[in-house]
Amino acid sequence: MKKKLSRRNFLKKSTIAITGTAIVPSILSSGQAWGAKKDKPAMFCYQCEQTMRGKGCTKIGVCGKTPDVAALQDLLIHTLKGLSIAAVAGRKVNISDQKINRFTCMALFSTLTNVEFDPYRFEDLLSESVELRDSMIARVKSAGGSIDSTSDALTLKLKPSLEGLVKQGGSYGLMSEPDINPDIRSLQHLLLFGLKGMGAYTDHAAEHDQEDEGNYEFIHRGLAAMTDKTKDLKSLLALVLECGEKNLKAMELLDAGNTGAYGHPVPTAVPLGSKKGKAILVSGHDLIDLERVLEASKDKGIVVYTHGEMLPCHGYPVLKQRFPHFYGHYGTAWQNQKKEFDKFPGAILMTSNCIQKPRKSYKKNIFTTGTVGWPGVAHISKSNLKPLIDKALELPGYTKDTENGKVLVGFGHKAVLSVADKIVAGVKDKSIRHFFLVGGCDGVKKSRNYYTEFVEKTPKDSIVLTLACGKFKFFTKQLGEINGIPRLLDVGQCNDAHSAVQIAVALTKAFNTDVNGLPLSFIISWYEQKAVAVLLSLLALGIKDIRLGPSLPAFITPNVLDVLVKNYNLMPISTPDKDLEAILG
Ligand code: SF4
Ligand code: SF3
Repeated sequence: MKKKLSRRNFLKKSTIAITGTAIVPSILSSGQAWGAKKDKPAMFCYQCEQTMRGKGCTKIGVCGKTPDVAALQDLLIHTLKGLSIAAVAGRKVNISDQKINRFTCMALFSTLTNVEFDPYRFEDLLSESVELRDSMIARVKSAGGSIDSTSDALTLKLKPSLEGLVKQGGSYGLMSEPDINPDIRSLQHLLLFGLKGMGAYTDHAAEHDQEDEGNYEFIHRGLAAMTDKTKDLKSLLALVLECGEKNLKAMELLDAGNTGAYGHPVPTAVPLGSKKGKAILVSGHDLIDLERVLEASKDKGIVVYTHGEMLPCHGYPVLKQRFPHFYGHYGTAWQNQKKEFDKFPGAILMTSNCIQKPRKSYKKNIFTTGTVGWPGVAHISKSNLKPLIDKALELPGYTKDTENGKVLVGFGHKAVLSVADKIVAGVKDKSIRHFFLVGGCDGVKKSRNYYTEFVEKTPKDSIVLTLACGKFKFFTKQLGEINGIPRLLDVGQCNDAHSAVQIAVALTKAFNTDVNGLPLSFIISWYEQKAVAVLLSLLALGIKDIRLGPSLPAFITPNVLDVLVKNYNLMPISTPDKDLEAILG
């Protein structure tokens, strides 16, 4: 397909791209998808924990995703399956293309919950996906290979307009094959959402040039498998577990990228107050973007703060040493961003999930970069942050210093394992009775208070390891210390789940047992698809008795759940008291 100059590509030629209501009001203001028919739901999505009524979003996403964007995402996933079939065939004739590998992950990432809401962005991604697919098909043929698939994903031609693409996407929704066995569909979707999470981690790692051909091969094989009608429950379950295993490698690569560039995190007290001066707030998960902001804002009287999942970045020694204006942390988890961003007196950059519909009050102060986007919000290039800096200089910033206490971060695997002897001695002399990993996503539901209460109720002779944005339910709690080790250890972002695995593996060696023999329990909160990938990784490691909440995924059928319960004793959270009693006996 000939590359057309879409609105976003056109705007990419300038520093900032703004798309949205001003350009095509009908897409964004109407709640009704172009492709929707009267008797048919406008969309269907159930990939995240906050899905409508625990079943599926059918009119508009609880997250704000419109039916049009949902249809474009469904179409993109379908074209990625076609691209993947071609990539699988390419590998059989020794062709693996880095551009295709990276594109597949970036495109998967863009369909994650709370990442890309801009329909024009999907128009660009769709064109590129089909172009890459067709170029790979041609290369396979000229290398003497063949493609053994009759899937429509391999031959589909894109409609020429955004409106046409939305209509076209209506045929490729998650429920577009009504006659499929529900358990097969459940496993296909578990695999798809796991691959989305893995794609996101792989995309973050690739920014550091940390890549693994085996992982790319798996992502393509996994996506291609969803078009293969001969795949039965057993083979799909094997792919689901392989996704967890391969995701461990993806997280390891990301850890190597982050620690290679910025050093291993060290325990660091992070101020929650403010410093007089112009201000920039960086949210999301991308450390390289944070470094770019710090570089572009230095010596300009600007103070840089982290928000949400960027909090653990304060533990990276290289960032702290190089940038004295990298000061403190502002705010909590993604679901509170509207009221928090509303009060921030400077410019804001979203580097990845989780963006929420911005209020008018700060819409002109917020920028997106990379895979994340919102219609009408300025999307800036990673290599030119001038609009962000100019906005920070234009806005008032903080007029005085304020104190608001500090929190401790920086307990990655190196820092925790540097006190391994104390930990082992503590377990042996019974001053440490148990470890809890209370990690995962935060979210809106009141039932997530379980995690706050759980941490508050953990006994004084236990240690709580935490990671990801779920920690904001309890990150300022003063739990005290055991033998000089803080009882609450912040391991990092959701992207740092590898660190938690490393800690668990080191403990198994120290105690000469397997992970299920350790005094360690996993209390997981999930929301989006990175968390699905991490959960699959924990299962792939053979970890049993994981407690998952606040609700179980809508895409898991009772039969699939039964398999997970029988093999891993995966269970829903109940109440903190009951769960603590069951764990501690
Ligand atoms: Fe609904 Fe979640 Fe899908 Fe958004 S991502 S449409 S909230 S299920
Ligand atoms: Fe959070 Fe979105 Fe999952 Fe990174 S920022 S953990 S939800």
